[in-house]
Amino acid sequence: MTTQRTLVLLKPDTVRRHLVGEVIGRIERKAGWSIAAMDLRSLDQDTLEQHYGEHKGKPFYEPLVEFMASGPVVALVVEGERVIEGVRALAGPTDPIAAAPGSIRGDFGTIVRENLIHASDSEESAIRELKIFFPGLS
Ligand code: YYY
Ligand code: MG
Repeated sequence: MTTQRTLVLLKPDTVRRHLVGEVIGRIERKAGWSIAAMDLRSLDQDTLEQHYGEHKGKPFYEPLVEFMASGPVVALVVEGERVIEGVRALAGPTDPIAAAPGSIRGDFGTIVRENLIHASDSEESAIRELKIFFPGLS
């Protein structure tokens, strides 16, 4: 068993399009995975800068941050067997048009920026991102 925790954000497009239940349902149905924490929140500039710091300076950074601050997100901690790799696989690749049907991005997205979901991409990212979004988590 490789039990892990990962940070998931359901982006403002998911909340606006009323797809929160649909996306959480897909995560919840994976055997043995659970939601360890969850809330609806608006992200401030400081949080977004910390979270997306690796992309600062790239052409898509400013519009990305603006989009992520355009409405509330649902932040979740998901826990379970190989959940870091697993949620990335459920989400599909960054570009929703390239993402296979059956994946969250592939089923619901068309625009790279509005690709519904963020999920930590490695153990190191998960630790870093969980500290930003859920600092009180034991
Ligand atoms: O980890 P992931 O979300 O799949 O992609 P990243 O390469 O980390 O980029 C973060 C975020 O930035 C992506 O989900 C959408 C947005 N973005 C963009 O708007 N345009 C790009 N060319 C690349 C990424
Ligand atoms: Mg990423």
